[in-house]
Amino acid sequence: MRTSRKGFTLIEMTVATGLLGVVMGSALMMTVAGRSAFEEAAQRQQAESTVRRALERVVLEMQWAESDGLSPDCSAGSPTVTFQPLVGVAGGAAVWGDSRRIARVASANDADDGLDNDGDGVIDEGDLVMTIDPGGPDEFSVTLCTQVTEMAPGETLNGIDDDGNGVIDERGFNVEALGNLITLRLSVAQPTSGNTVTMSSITTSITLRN
Ligand SMILES: [Ca+2]
Ligand SMILES: [Ca+2]
Ligand SMILES: [Ca+2]
Ligand SMILES: [Ca+2]
Repeated sequence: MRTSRKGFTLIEMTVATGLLGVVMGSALMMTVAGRSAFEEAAQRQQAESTVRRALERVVLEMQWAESDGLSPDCSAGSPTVTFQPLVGVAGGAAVWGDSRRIARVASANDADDGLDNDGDGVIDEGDLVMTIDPGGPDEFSVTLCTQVTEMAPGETLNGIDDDGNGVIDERGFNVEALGNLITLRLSVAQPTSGNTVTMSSITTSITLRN
C-alpha cells in the first residue's frame, strides 16, 4: 500500500530553502553587476561626449586663426595657445577679432601640488578655459571643460616622449602645430559613482585656412 506524501521533509525544506537562497543571491548579484556595468558604460559615454564637445568648440574657435600667428608657436606642443580669429574682410584686408587664449589651467578645487585636494580620486585635475581678449579691456573667460588630466595618459613629466607621439611631456590638453596642421589632444578623468575614474582621451586635427 502506497503511503501518500503530504508536505516536505525537513531535509527537502532545507535543500529547497538553500537553493532559493542561491537563486535569489545570483539574481541579486546579476542585477548589481548589470547595473554597475550599465552605469560604467553610461559614465564612459558621458566622459567621451564631454571631451568631444570641448574639442569641437576648440576647433570651431581655432579654424579661422592665422597659422603663423599662434603664440607660443606650438611646434613642440603646448598646453596653452593664443590666436586671433579672422572675423571678416574690409577693403581687401583681413579683419582680425579680439585675441583668444585656450589653456589648461589648474582647477580652483585642486591646486597643482601633486595631491588630490578635493578627494575626487583624480590628482591635480584642471579646467580647459577660453579667455577672450586676455589682458584687454573686454577680457572674458569661458570654461569649455572640467576634469582635464594633469598629463596625457601614458605620459609622465620626465623630459621623455613616453608614448612616442612626437610631443614630450604633453599635458591633458595639448596643441601641436606643424605648419597649418594643428593637432589637438584632450584627456578627461571623470570620477564615477563606484569610486572609480573613467578616462577619455581624444586627438583631432584641423588645417588652418589662413
Ligand atoms: Ca592637487
Ligand atoms: Ca582631485
Ligand atoms: Ca608624448
Ligand atoms: Ca614624458
